Amino acid sequence: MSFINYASREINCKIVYYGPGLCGKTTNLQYVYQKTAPDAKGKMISLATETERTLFFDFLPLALGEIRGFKTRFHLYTVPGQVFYDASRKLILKGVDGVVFVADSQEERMDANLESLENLRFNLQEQGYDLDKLPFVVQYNKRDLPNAVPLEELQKELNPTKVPEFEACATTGEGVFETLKAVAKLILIDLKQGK
Ligand SMILES: Nc1nc2c(ncn2[C@@H]2O[C@H](COP(=O)(O)OP(=O)(O)OP(=O)(O)O)[C@@H](O)[C@H]2O)c(=O)[nH]1
Ligand SMILES: [Mg+2]
Repeated sequence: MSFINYASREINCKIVYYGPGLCGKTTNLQYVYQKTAPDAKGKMISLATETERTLFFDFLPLALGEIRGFKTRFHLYTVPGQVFYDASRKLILKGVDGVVFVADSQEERMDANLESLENLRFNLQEQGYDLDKLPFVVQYNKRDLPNAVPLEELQKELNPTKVPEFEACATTGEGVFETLKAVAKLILIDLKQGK
């Protein structure tokens, strides 16, 4: 449900990064921000606790070129992953056009990944969205850590429907733009089909 403004010839799309606490959602946005040219980005806004946990959301507006004379802007949001911020997560999902699920590859975070994925599906459903019909990609983050679960296991548990998936290390930026480009592409395909 991208917002098309005919007067200013702009298309605005909202991408939400979802996932359990500390999986690396904010780090994804920080990397994108660092690597994007000044004229293509707005201010990154982060509402965080003193210990850098996302309190409400991070927000990063990006201008990614033109489509048939319309400027396309992608608004990247992260949700707070901590379980008790569910009301904020619901609010941030409103008007979403595409979702990135960021999984934490560490063995001890498997339950948290599964819980967060279920929470995503439920919160979307509550607002009339179906995760299986939305532009959706999965990122397996923290692949650099020694306790990372083998890729096949993550795929089986977290991506049974086989949406586009990417291995990443958000701190070094590996896989970060690949993930973003993939979800942006899916959104643009939907747009073309007039969804
Ligand atoms: N080793 C490693 N550390 C990472 C990676 N990505 C993020 N981190 C670290 O993990 C910690 C949490 O990252 P955040 O980006 O704040 O996590 P978040 O998902 O935004 O967490 P919440 O805001 O609480 O939901 C930070 O110390 C990051 O530096 C990664 O790929 N590898
Ligand atoms: Mg965060």
